[in-house]
Order: sequence, then C-alpha cells, then structure tokens
Amino acid sequence: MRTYSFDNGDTLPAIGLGTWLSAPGEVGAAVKEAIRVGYRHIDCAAIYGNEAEVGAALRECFAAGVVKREELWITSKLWNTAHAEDAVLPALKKTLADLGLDYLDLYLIHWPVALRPGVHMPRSGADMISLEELPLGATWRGMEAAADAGLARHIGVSNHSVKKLRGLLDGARRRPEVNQIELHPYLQQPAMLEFCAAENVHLTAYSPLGAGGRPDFFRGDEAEPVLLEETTLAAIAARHGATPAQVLIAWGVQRGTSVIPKSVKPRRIAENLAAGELTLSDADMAAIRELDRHRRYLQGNPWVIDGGPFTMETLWDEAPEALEAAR
Ligand code: NDP
Ligand code: 1BO
Repeated sequence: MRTYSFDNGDTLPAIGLGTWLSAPGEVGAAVKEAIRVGYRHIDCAAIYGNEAEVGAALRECFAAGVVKREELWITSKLWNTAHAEDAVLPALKKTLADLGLDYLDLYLIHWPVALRPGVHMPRSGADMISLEELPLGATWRGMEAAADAGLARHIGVSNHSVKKLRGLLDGARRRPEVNQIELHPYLQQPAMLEFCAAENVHLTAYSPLGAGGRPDFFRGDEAEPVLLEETTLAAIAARHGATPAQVLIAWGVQRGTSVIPKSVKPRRIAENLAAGELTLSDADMAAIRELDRHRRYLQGNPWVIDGGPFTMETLWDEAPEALEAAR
C-alpha cells in the first residue's frame, strides 16, 4: 500500500475507508471488516453520527490484537457548529470520547461554513454565521490549540478553496497539512493540485466513486451523470481485469492523493483496497484526463440559502462559468 509521509515522519495510507452514511448497525462491521482485510486509514466525522459505533469497533480490534492503535490513521472533522475558537477543543474531546481514542491522526475543519451552536443543518440564513463575524482564522487558532495539546497529530481543512487555504496558510502558526476535497475524473481540480503541491499540503479525495449514495439535499435538480457508468472507465477497467471503482481509486492514488471510498459491503471493501495494486498506464491517465467537466456531486447547496452569508461563488471562490460547468 502506498503511503504519504509528513514532516514528523508519520505516514498516511493512500486508501482509507469512508464512513459518511454508513448506517448505525452497519458501520462497526464495515470498520472491523476493513481492518481485517488490511485498511489502516479510517475517515470519520462528528456529523456522521456514527463515531461511537466506529469507536466500539476499534476497541474490539485492539482487544482482539488485530491491530494496534499506532498502526492506524484515524481522521475526524470539526462540525460547523463549533467554529468559535474556544469551541474546537470541546468538540474534539467529544469526538475522541466517542471514538475511544486519546488522539486523532488528523483533525479537519469540515467546511468553511459556520452555523449557530445547536443548528445541525441550517434552515434559514439566521442559522448561519458569516466568515466576517467568525473568521476561519479564529477557528484555525482553536485547531492549533488542539494540536498543541497533543490531541491531534495533524490538522487541516476540508472543502477549502485555494483562496481560503491561502488565507489560512498566510496567518498560521501551524500550517494546514491536508485539504480533503471532492476529487474524481469529473472534478479533477488541476489548479488545486498544483497549489497544494507547491505549498506541501496533502490532498485527500472524497467521493472518489461519485457519491452514489448522497442524500437529496446534496443533489442538483437535474439528472446528474453517474461516474461509475462512464464508458471510458469501463474500457480501462476491462483492459486491466479490474472494476470501474478500482480504476477510479487507482487514478486518485497515481495523482498523489489519498482516496477514501465508502462501502459497508465486504466484497466492495476488499475490492476498493485491492485497487492499490492496480497501475494505470500513461495512456489510461491521459484518457481519464479528458473526462474532466468540473462536475461537483456535492455542490454545497445546504450552505447557500436565502438570507445566508454564502453564494455558490463565495462558497467555492469560483467564477460563475466554472459553477455553471459543474451543474
Ligand atoms: P463514494 O464516492 O465513496 O461512493 C460511495 C457509494 O459507492 C456508496 O453508495 C457505496 O455503496 C458505493 N460503492 C462503494 N464501493 C463500490 C464499488 N466497489 N462498486 C460500486 N459501488 C461502490 O462516496 P462518499 O461521498 O461516501 O465519499 C467517500 C467518503 O469521503 C465518505 O464516506 C466520507 O468519509 C468522505 N467525505 C467527506 C466529505 C467532506 O465534506 N469532507 C464529503 C463527502 C465524503 P455501499 O456502501 O453499498 O457499497
Ligand atoms: C454534511 C457532511 C458531508 C459529508 O462529509
């Protein structure tokens, strides 16, 4: 399994298990199965509502001697209701208690979007707090304090544009080491890759298979293309005796990103990990490059509401043409 190294010598396994929408009663079994077949990287978040079950699964694995804590890379994310500087540490402590861990390997600001305390998902603009009122820099100071306290070995962000990331990098005492964003052949984000390579920020690719299970509130109005049904991927997969999902994962790894496909099905969990053994040719990579259409499956629509502080343009810091292409 390919790994990525950080300045302190820690290594991040290139393929991890996603846990968003992994249902109660299923997520624990998925985590145990993943660890059993060799995953050493699990992607979690407080908002997924399943960290306690993930934690119970981890404890079982430790107790049975299947894996040691220090052999795992566990990521979690700060929810949007805890962006105040002094709210970060309590939120992280809750996540650690749920996961039954003393520290995280990586803690991320989940979205560059702040919600009023107690608001799970916003229903009106009044539920949201603008970045002028609560700047990301304040949240970042809370993240730095979490790292200072040894509760997160690495800190970073998610869903941040180049502009927002640059703003944090400029004022940071500890640099964001990771940006976790949507990346797949329909949304290749070459400028983000170039920026992060120059700034030594690692990229993690979420929704690498096209987020087929995403909820309606993250879907666009119109019919959206299904990434796993893309014929170019099917042809490449057939040439390698692989599946389209494996091609997608191998593509992400070959671009130097870590990739976190979600599944609760044992056969797919194993299939997705085995993508680490697939090597795509230069011709395969070139053919996949042609598929880019700047298509977001998670357009961020829950954060763009009447009377709220964001438009699509200010959420993603993208010109209207790029956003139009993404629809
Ligand atoms: P993915 O692109 O990983 O797709 C998951 C869907 O694909 C599920 O419906 C799953 O179903 C199915 N699937 C999994 N493996 C295969 C396979 N081999 N063949 C066919 N279908 C398959 O979507 P996610 O949006 O879940 O992204 C992955 C992870 O990234 C999340 O779980 C989460 O951890 C993270 N994430 C982070 C975000 C952020 O804001 N930072 C946003 C979105 C995701 P089944 O389970 O039934 O196999
Ligand atoms: C609302 C959470 C999106 C997946 O991380």
